[in-house]
Amino acid sequence: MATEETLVLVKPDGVARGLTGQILARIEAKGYEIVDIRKFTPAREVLAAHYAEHEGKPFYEPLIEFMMSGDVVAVRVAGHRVIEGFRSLAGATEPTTAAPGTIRGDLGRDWGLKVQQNLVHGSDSPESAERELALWFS
Ligand code: IDP
Ligand code: MG
Repeated sequence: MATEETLVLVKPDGVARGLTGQILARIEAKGYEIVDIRKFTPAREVLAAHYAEHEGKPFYEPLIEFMMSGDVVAVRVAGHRVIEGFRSLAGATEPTTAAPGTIRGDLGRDWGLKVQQNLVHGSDSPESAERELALWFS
């Protein structure tokens, strides 16, 4: 069976705060493999496709604007059960209540904005991972 892969994004807040290295170090320390990596400011079309499930929600437009606000680091990460494993490393969506020990719990906070700036994205299922990796690494 082929090794599972997931898409990790270091969001613009993580890049701007200089946390890319710490986040990548946690992925490597866990034992996962960084297969490919790119740094760029994403276009709205990529983000609209990436976040299509959230269209119409109150935080949708702030989310797109935030993700377009600067460079992101997109990472193709591989390992057995890496999709579930990275979600566990990332922690809960809300950084205020994300468990200590997780990326969001240790390094993130609520800045009182319309969108939660929570440092990272990780695919949430094999179907999402396949779709998102094709989108970000086409
Ligand atoms: P996830 O990143 O933990 O999978 P999703 O529900 O897929 O969370 O939401 C995508 C992103 O949208 C989150 O990471 C966060 O940046 C933002 N977000 C999600 N829910 C809210 C909310 O209720 N208020 C503000 N921002 C949110
Ligand atoms: Mg999600």
